[in-house]
Amino acid sequence: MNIEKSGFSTKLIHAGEIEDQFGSATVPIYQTSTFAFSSADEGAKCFAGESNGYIYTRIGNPTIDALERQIAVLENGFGGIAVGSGMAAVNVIYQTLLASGDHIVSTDAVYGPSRAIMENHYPKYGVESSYINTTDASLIEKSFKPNTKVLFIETPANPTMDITDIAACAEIAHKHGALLVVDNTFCSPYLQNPLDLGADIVFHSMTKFINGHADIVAGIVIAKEESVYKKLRGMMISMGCNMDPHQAYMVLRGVKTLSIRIDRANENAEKIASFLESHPKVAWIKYPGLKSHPQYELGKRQMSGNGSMISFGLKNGFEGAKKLMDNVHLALLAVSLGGVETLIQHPASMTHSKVSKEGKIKAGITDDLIRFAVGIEDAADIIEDLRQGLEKV
Ligand code: LCS
Repeated sequence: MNIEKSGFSTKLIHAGEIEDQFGSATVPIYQTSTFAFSSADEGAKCFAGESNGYIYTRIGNPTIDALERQIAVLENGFGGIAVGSGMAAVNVIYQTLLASGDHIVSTDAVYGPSRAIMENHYPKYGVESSYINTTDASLIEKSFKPNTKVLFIETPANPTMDITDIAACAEIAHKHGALLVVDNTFCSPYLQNPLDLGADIVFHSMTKFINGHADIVAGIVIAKEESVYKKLRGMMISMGCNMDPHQAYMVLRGVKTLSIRIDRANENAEKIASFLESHPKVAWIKYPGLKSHPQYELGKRQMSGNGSMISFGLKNGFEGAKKLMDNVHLALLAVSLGGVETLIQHPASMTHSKVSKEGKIKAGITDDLIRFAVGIEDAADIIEDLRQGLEKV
């Protein structure tokens, strides 16, 4: 059967399959660092790229390959490069696409460390950056300079839930000879496919929805074109930030249930968002499924579901946020997202604490912002947990 033409859930179960001599139903863990060549000639051919044989796990490994093929199929890309974490994916992209004298334009509310490393460490390599509100296409256009090589967006953004128009960004980037990179972590390939909307590279922290069980840290970069893929892979091999075969096996196991996990989490999130929206102690809420979201229409156009991430603030601000976080019991007070369990956290003092004060204010990462990552428990129990927590506020 042609797996690329099959439905999304069929791809989840079968796109990562490999054939082995035993007919294994799941991909075995090839827990080996190196592979023996059948002859000296064969070894030389592997290194020359004239044979597909495996050489060394930092370069390639059957278990990791299976995962890379699977996620590349889900994102309709040429190929995937699996790495040890989402931040390794970010750095493989920065290192591959940017050189001294180059400039990058990026969403101001990206995941804190994606921005902090660019602003705090890349200037020493001569790389300039502009962090802007990418929901405003005219601002993107104005921020481009002759040396802008990359437009790097995250949509929906962590933690403001701002939605950026991927197709419009692709048009602007390409007009200026730059590449568009999209962090698709908040949606996963199930809800949004940036490469189909014109992006050149899409990446994920697979720590989140793709693995989905809060037991693995992992990342992946997927390129649309072979030439870009080859450059990214070469950089990953040189940086040595490859994934481990056991880690790949765990993600292959987790991803099989991606669509049913996300359907359930989204269903819960919609109920929780309407509970919060009508709660008298809630000052504001940002959730793509609510008509009050400033980019509601755009979200409906480019995402096939509303996701399970909610940001909100209480009328008594930071004090209220702290009280709520200290008084919920079912939701874990923990960073991360996209797992089966519900999590609550405070971005200004936690995930985005390394972003400068002015950067946070400009990006809308206010002190009152509470980020709620909805899991797949019973919606009634999550709502009851919030209700009793809000009573203490
Ligand atoms: N991109 C996004 C949108 C993320 O949310 C994260 C991690 C990363 C990249 C980096 O991935 P990692 O290296 O952690 O696999 N986000 C986290 C968060 O919001 N809380 O804890 C980690």
